[in-house]
Amino acid sequence: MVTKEELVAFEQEIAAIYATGVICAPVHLRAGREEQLIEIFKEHNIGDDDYVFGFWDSHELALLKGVPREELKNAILEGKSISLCFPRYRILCSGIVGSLMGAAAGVAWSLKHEGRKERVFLFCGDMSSETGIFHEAVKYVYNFDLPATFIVCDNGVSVMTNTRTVWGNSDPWFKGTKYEKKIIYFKYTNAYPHSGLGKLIKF
Ligand SMILES: Cc1ncc(C[n+]2csc(CCOP(=O)(O)OP(=O)(O)O)c2C)c(N)n1
Repeated sequence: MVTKEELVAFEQEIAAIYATGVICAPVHLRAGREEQLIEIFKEHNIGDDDYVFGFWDSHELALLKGVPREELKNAILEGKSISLCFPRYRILCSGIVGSLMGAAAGVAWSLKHEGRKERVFLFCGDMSSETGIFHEAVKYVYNFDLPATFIVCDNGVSVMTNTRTVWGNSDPWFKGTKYEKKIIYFKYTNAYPHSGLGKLIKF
């Protein structure tokens, strides 16, 4: 299992490279949720056979899913940071808000109906979890008891907008509902800006 220190060091290395302007594409760095992510991977025993879906901020997920450090770094250098896809390691990510919840539910449906033991884990942000497609996917997965879990990493904001202010509620919509059975939720503070390094990088 990758350690917290290794996750932190990886993001620091990418940050330093990004600052030089050689990565001609967006990069979303994250720090402050390493322990929670490691704990979730350990507790749920997320392994090679399981499917992980993520979004624009998935460097840590790729490392935890077993993508070799250098392979991941090369993909980021090629500009693929926001849409990292390594089918061989069963991790698929997209830079589009709300784009993968339906796919995750579909894979889970297929796994169940083929009698397979693999599971689906989708990691997203707090604003993503307020979208209609997230609600629909969770409802479907819950109603048909499909092998999918949605992990909501709540950093309080959507880019720079306060998610709770937008929705007029201090809690996520699913708090206290039956759907929590299919959702893992935790809060963290991201030590990096939403995207990039908070300063203009010319490339
Ligand atoms: C369809 C679409 N609309 C807008 C964006 C721009 N965008 C990228 S990330 C993001 C905020 C998402 O917030 P949240 O789900 O809380 O993610 P996090 O803060 O963890 O990155 C937005 C609006 C996008 N990528 N896709």
